[in-house]
Amino acid sequence: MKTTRSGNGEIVAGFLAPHPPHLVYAENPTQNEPKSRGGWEPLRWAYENCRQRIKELKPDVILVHSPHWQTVVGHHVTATPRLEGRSVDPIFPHLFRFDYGMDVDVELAEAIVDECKGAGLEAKPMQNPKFRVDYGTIVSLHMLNPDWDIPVVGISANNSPYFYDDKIGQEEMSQLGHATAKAIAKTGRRAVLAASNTLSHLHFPQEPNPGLPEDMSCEHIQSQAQYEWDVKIINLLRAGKIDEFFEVMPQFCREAFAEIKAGGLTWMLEAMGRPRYGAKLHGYGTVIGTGNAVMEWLPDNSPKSDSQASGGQK
Ligand code: 2X7
Ligand code: FE2
Repeated sequence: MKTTRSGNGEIVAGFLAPHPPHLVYAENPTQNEPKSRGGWEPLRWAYENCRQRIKELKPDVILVHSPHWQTVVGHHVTATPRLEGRSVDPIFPHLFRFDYGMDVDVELAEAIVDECKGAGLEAKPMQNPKFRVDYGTIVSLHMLNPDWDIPVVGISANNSPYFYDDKIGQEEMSQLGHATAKAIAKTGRRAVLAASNTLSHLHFPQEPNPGLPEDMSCEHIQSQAQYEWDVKIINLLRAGKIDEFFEVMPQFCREAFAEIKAGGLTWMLEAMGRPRYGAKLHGYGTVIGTGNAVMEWLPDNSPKSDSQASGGQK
């Protein structure tokens, strides 16, 4: 698949795209070895809407920032033309053993690395064709585009800064977002961004029904406090109250163990210029007790479908 430059570079949409492997397991794609009876439909239906939107937008590339590709020194970016192999979830290997194949937009990846370095960030192109892609990257990409017919760029979660200080870590993710936006503009790509993150992230220590992981009678939020945090965060994002969101984010991360701490959502929102328009919530659901929202940010300059043109954004 050839990577393309289809015009003036722009971010045409952003998605909060959670990656519990359960979602792919429940879809039963040919690439995943374990098979299921379904499950977690509300989240999977939410992803169906996103797929539809992505088809309409015809992007050149999908970029994903995953907390399960952890790099201690610097921000790494996939930069080899084709990545293929088998990815196994280390915690849920009985749910996710996935044979992936993805084309990478190397020119854009290298431009991101250059922009990062220009901004004083440590960054590296990941050029090993045998590199094992993490399940976070794969689940978000598969749920957004199961046809795998759009090139991708994967960005690691450089976790070292926030081992020491939350603030510095998120500031780095902001810079990473700005560098990404500049690279998209310079390379002329129509880009979709995906922040691969769960919201509240405390999960059950054991599967409630090990004989049937997709037993939906066992699925619920791990605690009421987590649920209330998720609702608060989702409502701030739906209302476009971005400054308030960033103000409460550290407390949310501490109290609900939120996975956005890894930086994906900060990266995406900063790349999109801290959007003050409301995000669209496609769906919320729990997976093994964690809170997951599928949300969409559509900049004003993106073509809108009829429902959105008539005010469906919230
Ligand atoms: O990685 C995950 C996650 N973020 C949430 C729920 C369950 C499993 O894996
Ligand atoms: Fe995760």
